Amino acid sequence: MIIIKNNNFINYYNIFIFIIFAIIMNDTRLYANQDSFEPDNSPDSAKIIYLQNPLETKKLFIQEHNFYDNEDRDWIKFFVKKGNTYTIIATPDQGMLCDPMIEIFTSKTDIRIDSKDDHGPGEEEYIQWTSQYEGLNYAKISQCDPYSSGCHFTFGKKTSYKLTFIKPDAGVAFGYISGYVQPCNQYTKNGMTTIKTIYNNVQYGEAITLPDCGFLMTNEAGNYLLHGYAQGYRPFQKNITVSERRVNDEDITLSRFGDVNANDKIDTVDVIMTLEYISEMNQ
Ligand SMILES: [Ca+2]
Ligand SMILES: [Ca+2]
Ligand SMILES: [Ca+2]
Repeated sequence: MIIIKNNNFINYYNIFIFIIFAIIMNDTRLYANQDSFEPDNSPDSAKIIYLQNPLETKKLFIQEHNFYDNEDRDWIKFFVKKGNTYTIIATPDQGMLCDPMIEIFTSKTDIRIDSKDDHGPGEEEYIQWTSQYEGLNYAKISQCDPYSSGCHFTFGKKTSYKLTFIKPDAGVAFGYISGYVQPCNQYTKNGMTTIKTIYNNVQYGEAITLPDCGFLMTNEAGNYLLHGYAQGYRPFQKNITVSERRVNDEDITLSRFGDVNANDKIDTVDVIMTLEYISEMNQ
């Protein structure tokens, strides 16, 4: 009898261990990898979202995010023109655990323009507003409003969602700026060059270089000063016109400080040219 009891104990023990293991494995599966825009839990680390043309088959600028842990908030930044209407849509992927809340902020980020959490888990959330501001604005997307009933704050798997930024009433009334930064090296590629469009001291667009030194951004139509910045190089500036519905090709050529003959080297030739220039100035 004792032997039988011990066998039963062993069986129950094995079943107990199996259940614990299954619970742990199940919990582990609830965790998800962080999305490719992380870290973005604060305005300082917000990533740019570009305008998506809803009529365009290539959905280049729709972003894929998730709420991978309970500290996860997804901040994005974008550029607006006063009087234009914009929409941000957060669309949960398959699964019922994603319940986005969208909040819109001015460039100061402590001034909230509007917020929306009208729909429940698994349902699309969108916010539409007519901008009273020019230039940079922010949005924070978080897992439902914790003060609203029905908000079951969860994280990990099945919390992924797509984020889309559009101009609903103006269709495709914006343009694209595309080009390459030269020279292409470790100091200029892969995010090391920042490209901005500015008008009347207000910034209306921004991009960074890709690994091949190319860049692509959307921008409201109009006239701008195109800037290119990379550490160790002179700031690049050029007047450009961005046309609606078109890709505006604009390459950016950077020259090093002291690189007088613009061959991306600072050598004796540059020193000689500088001395010649000074000599001419003093004649
Ligand atoms: Ca996230
Ligand atoms: Ca985040
Ligand atoms: Ca919601």
